[in-house]
Amino acid sequence: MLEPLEMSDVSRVESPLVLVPAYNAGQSVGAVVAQVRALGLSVVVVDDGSSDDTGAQAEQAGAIVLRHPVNQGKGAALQTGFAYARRTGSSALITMDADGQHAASELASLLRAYSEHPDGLIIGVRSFDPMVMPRRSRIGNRISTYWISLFAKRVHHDTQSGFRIYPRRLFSLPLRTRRFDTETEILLWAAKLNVPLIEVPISTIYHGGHRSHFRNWEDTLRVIRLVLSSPLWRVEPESGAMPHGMTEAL
Ligand SMILES: Nc1nc2c(ncn2[C@@H]2O[C@H](COP(=O)(O)OP(=O)(O)OP(=O)(O)O)[C@@H](O)[C@H]2O)c(=O)[nH]1
Ligand SMILES: [Mg+2]
Repeated sequence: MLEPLEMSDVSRVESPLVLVPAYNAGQSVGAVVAQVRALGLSVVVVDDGSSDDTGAQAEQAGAIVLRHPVNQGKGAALQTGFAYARRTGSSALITMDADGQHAASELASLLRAYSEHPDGLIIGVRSFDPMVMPRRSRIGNRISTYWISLFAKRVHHDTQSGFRIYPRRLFSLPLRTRRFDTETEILLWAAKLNVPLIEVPISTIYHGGHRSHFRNWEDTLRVIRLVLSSPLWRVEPESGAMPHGMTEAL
């Protein structure tokens, strides 16, 4: 049984919203939402054109559900949630996956880091231990973490983790991506904008019968194209801090 979060853990955090992008996650999303709700946090699930009962399961477990009529990708779903969080005035946003790979019980560690670094990007970092992470995921994660660190010019230990806390500045960026590349785009912008990076260890969870929506070639090529183009992205010179179009997106 999960206990409500200790308020001392989150003293400077005003009820952050939890955003869960979900696609055909009817089997797992209800439990994810219920566990987060049990901690006293609000949850928004973006049902991204699922053909199963993802939306109904999420709603039944106590989430606010936003729906895309057709599947648009994890990044597009995140951006629908980002727009919702901006409209409702959130100063920070927690993201979690819908497939049960992120433990709600570990939210307290991320929130503790956030209360110490409210302007930082907080990332839950998994271990790439062969005992817990399947080979295919391990290789992909190692390669992407190496290259993205190189282009971000700072050391990341897990660039593909979707268990994060974004400060408002990072969910107000005008982004160019819509799929699994969006989380990488945000890391690269965060580095350019000198947003502090705070990594917090989390468990590596792979369930039996695990099914990934990540399409090896297509999604990998998208990330490579994005990373290679990133040195050309410019931070707005006069503000010294914002990329083009950022103010329009606020
Ligand atoms: N909204 C939306 N969410 C998606 C889409 N594809 C995946 N997701 C969600 O994104 C999260 C991560 O997707 P996964 O397919 O598990 O990918 P992953 O966790 O990076 O890869 P694994 O390590 O293999 O699990 C899950 O919560 C999915 O429901 C999509 O097209 N739209
Ligand atoms: Mg997953």
